[in-house]
Amino acid sequence: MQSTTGRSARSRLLWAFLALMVALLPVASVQAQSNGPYRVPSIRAPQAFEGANLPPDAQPGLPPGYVPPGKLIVDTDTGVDDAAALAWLMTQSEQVDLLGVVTVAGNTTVENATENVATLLMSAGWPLEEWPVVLTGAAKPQNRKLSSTGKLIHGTDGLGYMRFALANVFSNAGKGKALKDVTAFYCSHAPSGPEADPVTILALGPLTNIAESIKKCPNEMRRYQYVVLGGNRGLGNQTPSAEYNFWQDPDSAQRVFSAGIEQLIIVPTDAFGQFALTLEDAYLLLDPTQTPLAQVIGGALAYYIGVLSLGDPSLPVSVPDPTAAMVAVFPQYFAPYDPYGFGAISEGLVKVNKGPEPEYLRGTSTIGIYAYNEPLTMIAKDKELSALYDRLLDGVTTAEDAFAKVSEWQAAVMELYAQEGPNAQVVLYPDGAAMRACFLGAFGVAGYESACPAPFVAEADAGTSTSGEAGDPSLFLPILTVE
Ligand SMILES: [Ca+2]
Repeated sequence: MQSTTGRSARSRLLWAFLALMVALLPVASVQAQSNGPYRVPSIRAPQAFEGANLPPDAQPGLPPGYVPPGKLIVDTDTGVDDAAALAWLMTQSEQVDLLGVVTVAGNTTVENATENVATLLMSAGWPLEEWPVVLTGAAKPQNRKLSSTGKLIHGTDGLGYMRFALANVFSNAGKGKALKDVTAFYCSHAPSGPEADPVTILALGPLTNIAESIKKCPNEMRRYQYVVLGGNRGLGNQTPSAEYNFWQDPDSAQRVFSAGIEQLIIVPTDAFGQFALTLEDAYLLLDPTQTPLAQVIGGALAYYIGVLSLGDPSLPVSVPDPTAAMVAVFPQYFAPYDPYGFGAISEGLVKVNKGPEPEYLRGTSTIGIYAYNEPLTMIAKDKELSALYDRLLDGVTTAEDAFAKVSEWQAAVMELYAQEGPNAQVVLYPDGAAMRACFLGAFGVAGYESACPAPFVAEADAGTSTSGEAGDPSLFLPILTVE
């Protein structure tokens, strides 16, 4: 296993880096105030979901038709929270078969995003022959320049300065391995038909690559199941009314939601705001006894959380991307589906405002929940709705007569819903506390070891392997031998 000198050298390196980072915090904090720390909203526990009236193909707790991965492709603008999501997924190898990691510009440049993926795979000690396919995708959003506003919270390397700090630590084994033809990759990896194993695309960044591929092979792209991090019902996190991924490339987001995809789960700000970590949590991952992968993630998170919490060690800060990863793999555990629409996942209609003007409304999304009758005004114009209400209610003078019209109104609403049905299953209230425990537990933090659910696929191997803890020291990279 790990050598003592290697471990202490590594730990010195990481702690030196952390000290440097903390020293820089006051400067960063002042700049961070323009965005402000993203505070965690109050957490609503999921309602009980066991009950009758489940759609025929739904298993209790699972969104109808969704099969947890299995085969997974991650599309990522690998910033700090993307890296945390990827690293968590790498610890779930019993459950997840990582087919590919496709990068996209967003939190950082696409070149940084790809190098950050390689850094994670190397720090986990995955030998090259076991790497998923890594592809470098779109360098900028459709129709817009890449915004630089991710630099402060993700660092100029996109990894909270961890990749820069470790530049001379990792070998260059993974350099230059990334492929380029993202569209061909997506078009050729879709399940061949309903009988084939499902393949899930977990989209953690702007939807540029996916929208481009939909243009090229719409039928194939409709055969994937998707979990998309983006959008907002409540507050945005880039502007008061827009979430970052949709804001960065609203044209691509709107294309994806109007592509006729049947199986699409969306994890908006309202949901990912429930999963939060503190600077103290990041320090637990940075502990010298943790794996190299955990320490890289801990260092990156310490920077990210440090900036957003203004250095407050116990202030919880929302870390978006792992929420989508954990919902994708264990929705029945973290975000159980409720057929009555009051649970953690509900049928919804998602529309994205492409703009371009006014710029402050760029990328705003409207997410209507069918169980709450919200899509009604998203589907029908006021002219049509006013005519309906006039027809039903003109001449009515008593509450009793008006009440008698409600079923007629409901029938009219159902006709409108037949014109435009759900295009997403919306995660509303995931269990943030359970996700935090599973996140820390996946990296072996003491006290949380058993906090992740058992794999959904029952026939998985009984062995419990956590990335970076494999027994063969030859799999480890030079991080362990630096002096
Ligand atoms: Ca992301």
